[in-house]
Amino acid sequence: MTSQNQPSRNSGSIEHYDAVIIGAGVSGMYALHHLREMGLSVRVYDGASDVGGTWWYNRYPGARVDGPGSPFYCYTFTDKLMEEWDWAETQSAQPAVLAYLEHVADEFDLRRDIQFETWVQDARYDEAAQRWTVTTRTGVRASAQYLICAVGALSTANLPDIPGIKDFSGETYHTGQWPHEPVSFKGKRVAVIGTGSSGIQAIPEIAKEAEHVTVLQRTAQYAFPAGNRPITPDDMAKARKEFGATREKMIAHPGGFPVDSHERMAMDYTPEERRARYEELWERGSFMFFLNGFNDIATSEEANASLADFVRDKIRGIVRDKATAEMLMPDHFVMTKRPILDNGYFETYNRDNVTLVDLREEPIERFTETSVVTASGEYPIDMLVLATGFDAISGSMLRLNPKGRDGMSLKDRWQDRFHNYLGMTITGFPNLFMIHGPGSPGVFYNMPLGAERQLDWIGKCMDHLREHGMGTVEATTESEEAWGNEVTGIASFTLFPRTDSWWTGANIPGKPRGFSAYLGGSLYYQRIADVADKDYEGFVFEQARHADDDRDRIA
Ligand code: NA7
Repeated sequence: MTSQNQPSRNSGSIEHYDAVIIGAGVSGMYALHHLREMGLSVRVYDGASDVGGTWWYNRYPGARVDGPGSPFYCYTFTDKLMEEWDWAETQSAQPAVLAYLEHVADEFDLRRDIQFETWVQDARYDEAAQRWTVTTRTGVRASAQYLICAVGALSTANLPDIPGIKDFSGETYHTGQWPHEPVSFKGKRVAVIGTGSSGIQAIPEIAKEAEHVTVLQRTAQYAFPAGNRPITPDDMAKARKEFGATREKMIAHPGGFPVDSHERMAMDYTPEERRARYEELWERGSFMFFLNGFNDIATSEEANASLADFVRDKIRGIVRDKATAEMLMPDHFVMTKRPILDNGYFETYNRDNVTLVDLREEPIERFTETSVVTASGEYPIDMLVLATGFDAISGSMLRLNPKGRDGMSLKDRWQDRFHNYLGMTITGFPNLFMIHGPGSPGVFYNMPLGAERQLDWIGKCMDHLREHGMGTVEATTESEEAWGNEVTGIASFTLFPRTDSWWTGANIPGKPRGFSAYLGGSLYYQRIADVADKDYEGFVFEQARHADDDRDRIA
C-alpha cells in the first residue's frame, strides 16, 4: 500500500491508487476519510461540482430530511462535528444538510482527493493486475486495488417515457435533478407527476407561488405530519452532552435511530387504546409513528388496517372537497411504500389553485407542446415537474455497469436478480464494495450511520487482505445465493413485498422484481461481524500476485 498523502504514481496516462471511490455523497465522503486514515492512497470521482450527492442534486422546493431527522442524521465517527455544528430544525431543509456536508469536507480537507465534474463511464477489472481500472468522461484513467461504489441508492432519476413528453415546450424539471438557479413558479400553470416523498414535499411549496398546480397522481399515499420543530440552543447543548450515549442507542436500535426499543403490538390493545396512541403520534409527528408506535404494523394485516383506517379518516377530516378526499384515499398496506412525512400536503387540496387528477381513472395519453392530455381532458400547462422517483437501490450500480472477471458486465450478472453477498460484494467482481447496495439495510437504516458501519467493516476486510498477503477478496456464488434467500426470507415475514414500490423494483418497467433491502435491521451488523470473525466465511481470497511497486509495469 502507498502511504497517506503520498502522491499517486502516474505511469503514462494512468494514475494509481489503493482505492478509487465513485461518489462524493454522504457515503463516499466517509469512505474517503476512513480509508485515508487507514493510510491508503485514495481518489474520489463525482459528476457533481461539489460534495453532497443526493443533497447536492435534490434541491427541489420543500426538500427536507425526514425520518427522526436532525441532529441524528449525521456522522458519528467523531464527536467534533456534533460539538461544532448547530442544527436549526428537526427536519432540516436541504440547504442546511448540504451546508453540514460542506463543513465536513472543509473540516477533514476532503476536497483535495476528490475530482469533481468527473463522471466515471467505465470500471473494469484487470485479472492479471488484480486491480480495477476506471475511465472517466474527461479522459482520466485510474487503477486501484479496491473499487468503492458509493453511487447512491436514490440517484438515478426515473424519467417516464410518456408519448409526446419531449415535445412539451415549457420548463421541465425532475426533482432529483433540480437546477441550481432559482425556479420561479409565479404566474405559471404547473403539472406535477408523482406523489412520493419528493412530490408530497414539493407540491405545497409550489402551490404557494404558482398560478395553478395540477397534481397527476398514480397512487394515493399515506403521509404523516413531519412535526418539524426548531432545535433550540438548549436542545443542541443536551444533544452534545448526551452524544456518547445517543450513539450507543443508535447502534443498538434496529433502524439506527436514538429510540428505545419496545414490544408494543397493535392487536394487544383495544381499538380505543390504539386510536388514542395514533392520535398522540399524529400530534408529535416525525417517524416516531413507525419507530415508536406498534411493532406489528408491517407484519399483521389487521394491525396494518387499524393504522391505514386512522390515516384515511385524517385525510377525510382535512380535505374539504369530498370527491378530492376520496381520490386521495390510499388502498395499499400502510408503510409498505416508503413512509412519507408532509408539511401541509393534504391541506394544499383546500386551495383554489390546486387540482388533483387521478391517473387510475384518467390515464395520461400524451403531452403536447403546451398541455398534458388525459383520457378525460386536456390541461394547459407552462411547467412540468417530474417527482417520479428513481431507479432505486440497484439503478446506479447498473448505470455504472462495472465489468468483472472475463469482462462480465453487471447488467448481465444482474439480469434475473441482484446477486450479492452481505449487500456489499458480488461474485465475479473481486475487491468491489457497494455502499447501501441491494441486500444491505440501506434505505431502511439511518444512512450516514449505515455507511460508516459498512465502511468500517470494509476497512477491516482490507486489513485482513494486507495482513495475509492476499490480493483479492470475492464472494462465492453459494454465499450469494444463501444471502439472497436470507434477504427475501426475512422480507417474506412482512407485508412489504405485497405492495408495488421502488423497494421491490416495481416502479421501473422491466426491472427484476424482488425485495432488495435487508430487513433484519441491526442484526445485519452482527451478521457481517460474524462473517469477519469466521475468517470471512463465504469469501475466497487470492494470493497477491504483485508487489505494490510492480503496478506501474503491469497496469
Ligand atoms: P418515489 O417515492 O418513487 O415516488 C415517485 C412517484 O412518481 C410515485 O407517486 C409514483 O407512482 C409516481 N410515478 C412514477 N412514474 C410515474 C409515471 N410514469 N406516471 C405517473 N406517476 C408516476 O420517489 P420520490 O422521489 O418521491 O422519493 C424517493 C425517495 O427520495 C424518498 O423515499 C426519500 O428517501 C427521498 P407509483 O407510486 O409508482 O404508482
